[in-house]
Amino acid sequence: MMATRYESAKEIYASFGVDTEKALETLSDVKISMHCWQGDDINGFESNEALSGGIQATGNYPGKARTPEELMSDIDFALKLIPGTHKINLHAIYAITDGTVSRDKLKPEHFKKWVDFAKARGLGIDINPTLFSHPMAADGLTLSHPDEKVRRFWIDHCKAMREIGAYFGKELGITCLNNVWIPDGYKEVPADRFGPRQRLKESLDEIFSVKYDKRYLVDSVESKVFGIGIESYTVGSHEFYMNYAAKNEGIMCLLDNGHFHPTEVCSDKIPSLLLFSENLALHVTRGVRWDSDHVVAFEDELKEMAKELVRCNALKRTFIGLDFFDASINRVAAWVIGTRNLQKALLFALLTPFEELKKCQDEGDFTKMFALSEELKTLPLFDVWEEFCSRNNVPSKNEWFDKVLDYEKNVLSVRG
Ligand code: RNT
Ligand code: ZN
Repeated sequence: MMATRYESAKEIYASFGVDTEKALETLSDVKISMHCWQGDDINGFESNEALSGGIQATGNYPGKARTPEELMSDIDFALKLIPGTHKINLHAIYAITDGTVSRDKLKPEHFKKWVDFAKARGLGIDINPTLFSHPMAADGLTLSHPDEKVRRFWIDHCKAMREIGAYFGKELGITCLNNVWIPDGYKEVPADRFGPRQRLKESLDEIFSVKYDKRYLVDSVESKVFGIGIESYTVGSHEFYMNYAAKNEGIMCLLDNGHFHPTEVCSDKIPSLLLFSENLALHVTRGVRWDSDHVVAFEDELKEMAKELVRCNALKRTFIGLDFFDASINRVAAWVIGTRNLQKALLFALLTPFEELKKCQDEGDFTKMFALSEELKTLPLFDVWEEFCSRNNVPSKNEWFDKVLDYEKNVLSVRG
């Protein structure tokens, strides 16, 4: 009998010392946190307040989700086209309330429908307080605001969201990651760089002073180099948060790979952080010239980040989330493409003979290291990926795309 494509790929990889079965097994355990906000351009259900905080979803593709039911249905559909069982990543603005609940007063009950949704599908939930798109953040300052009252509001909001995160962890039996990102910064060169950071530190200290069982809730802080309208100074810079995380047991430094200078890469930061902290958190995105949050593509830096996670043996120590929002293409397709690309990059990394490559490096045999790395790039990854999809009962090749087109025709395009 003729060997299947997978069997033949398995042999090819074996000849490079790589066990495809082991790679497939490891990949099936990796949970990716799929961000709900790709589905509605980070609008949420609270109000139609314009997106603020220096981030932008551009495009006007029809079919964006307008209600919790629509968003859940879109997420559900996307997840059926993505191999494995994952997590969903929510923001505070996705609370389901009667519209009168202020962000500092949010309670677990306002997320009960999300918990029911996740429970029925075996998903975990991660959470983010929303410190933008709100009148209290109108001047672009939140936890570092000079006005105590504004800081108080946002501190209380973050505390409320941590309580909700712990509720997710407990209800679902999957640890929830609470990630704090704030937009604070200045358009012009500031007169005081220290004060805002000191206020941010104090606000964070209060937020994290409440302790939760870490089986239920863990926390991360997300840095950024700049945002639109906040070009000269960002309070929550990388140095600020890296030090904050290092000094505060249990707080992770979250790397969003769109948040650095365009030629600065996150792959190189991963091993450095892993040496000093137990856990790491990521927002995987694609910046094109700036923090543009394009859909994750199967490109070199993505593969490089995946390689670091695999060769540092960090898959179990890392909270991997996605963060992109493209409103110019079918939003369900965006989720499927971006999530599958991240999984493909992980598979590519899992199919790499790192021991041999490391040996070349340590022995100074850079010719062989380069030759082998280049050969690996064209091995039959597709066939192993197809096997992964089929074992997980999700459509392969372009079949998923036809299903998205049907969904667009029957569901998305009939939305007003
Ligand atoms: C903004 C940060 C942040 C947001 C989401 C919506 O630059 O990347 O993570 O994208 O919280
Ligand atoms: Zn992010």
